[in-house]
Amino acid sequence: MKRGEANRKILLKQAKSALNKNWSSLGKNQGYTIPAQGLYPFQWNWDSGFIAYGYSHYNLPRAIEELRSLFKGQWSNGMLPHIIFHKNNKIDTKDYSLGPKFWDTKSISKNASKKVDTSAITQPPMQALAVWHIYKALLKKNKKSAISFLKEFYPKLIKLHNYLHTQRDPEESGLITIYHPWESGFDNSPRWDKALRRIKPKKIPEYNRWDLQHVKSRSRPSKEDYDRYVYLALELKKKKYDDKKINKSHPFRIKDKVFSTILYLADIRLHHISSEIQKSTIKIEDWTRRFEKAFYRKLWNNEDKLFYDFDLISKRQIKIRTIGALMPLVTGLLERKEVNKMSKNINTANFCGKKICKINLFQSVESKENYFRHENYWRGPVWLNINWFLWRGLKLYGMNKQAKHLEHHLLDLVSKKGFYEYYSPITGEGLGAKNFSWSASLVIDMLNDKSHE
Ligand code: 2M8
Repeated sequence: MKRGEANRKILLKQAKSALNKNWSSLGKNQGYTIPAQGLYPFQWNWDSGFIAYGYSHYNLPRAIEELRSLFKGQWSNGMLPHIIFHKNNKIDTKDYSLGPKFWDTKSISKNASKKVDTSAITQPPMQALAVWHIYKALLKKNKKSAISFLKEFYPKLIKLHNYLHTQRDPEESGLITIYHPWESGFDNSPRWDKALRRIKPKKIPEYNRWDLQHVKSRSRPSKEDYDRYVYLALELKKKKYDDKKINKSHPFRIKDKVFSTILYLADIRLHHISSEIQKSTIKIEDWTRRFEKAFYRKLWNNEDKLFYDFDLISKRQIKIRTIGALMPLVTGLLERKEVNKMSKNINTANFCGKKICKINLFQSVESKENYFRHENYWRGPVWLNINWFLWRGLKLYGMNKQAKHLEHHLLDLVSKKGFYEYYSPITGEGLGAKNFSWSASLVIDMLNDKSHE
């Protein structure tokens, strides 16, 4: 066996063991995967989509169970919450902030899940991608059970996508509105700074910074940001989590390019799923057409050759240079000549600028920006889920050399440092939570990619 191959085998074993450690059993083969011990003790929405990708390569029943557990939290209007507070004896929900008591969903909204406590906001919809990925793996084993798996998840997915395309896009623009930075998954990204600074929070009840018991404050959102997170959650609660009211007057409403891009990718998978089980695809075609028309017109910035979010309140693009600005690349909708225009930006060294970066991966924010902080969460560090997406995007455009480069550096980083939540691009140090599920899971997916040779 060649040395490279042996190293890949060792890494695969380590990644599986890291992921398995985060399994949280609910008995009788039921359970879910926490993002990490301590800091994130429940089930998170988009994390579980990434996590299901990893399991699908070695434990299909668990990949399916991960999604089943997540959908237990789905609301009757289709909304899939960003956190599912499963009842697990080992964790005391009253310690976590903002926990189930704060959201109080069952008494506030008739739509809330009756089965389990949840938050009242959502996250980027990775589920149809995961379902389609699992289906392809099941198909290699048994066509009948693969189809019945699709039939089980189709109604849940269609309900979720329908919610997003109606309640989160009442204008039928093809782009999705988020109500809270937590919905983006890029929590304290500078993408949200301007919109957040507009908000002057009044009367916030005392809340506990649970996160600071686990991670150094310089790697987490500031108090200024957190006050606004709590304030925005309270505003949503005041409106009884009612989308109609929220869409009229909530102080944070942004068309999120990453969320919308992921929904587009998910719609494409939902279209495949529907065709496979002979369901109508008309509505889905309408949804994908809307995005195809809108994303370039509304989000592309020709001067900077990047995609930006759109603030519905200031009615302006949010011109902030982050990794999210490259995300629409993964749709494959851009023509080659447009990708060429972006090529200066699709370059890890360019993102790093003059600073000497230890790692050659896409960092969340360009170093030259004054809002760049190399150790602070979504304000500079390298995140593996976004690099995984861009790795797929590069391959889609036949940019194999760049994709290989990215893969090589990503695998090298985790071999040396382990599966951290994020990494400083300057020092290479692993930061945030240790043994982080989606980092392990997406490495498993990368290592199983047949095109690596
Ligand atoms: C982070 O977000 C949570 C709140 O949802 C937090 O900071 O407490 C984000 O990185 C988010 O994208 C992720 O889903 C979550 C769990 O890994 O952690």
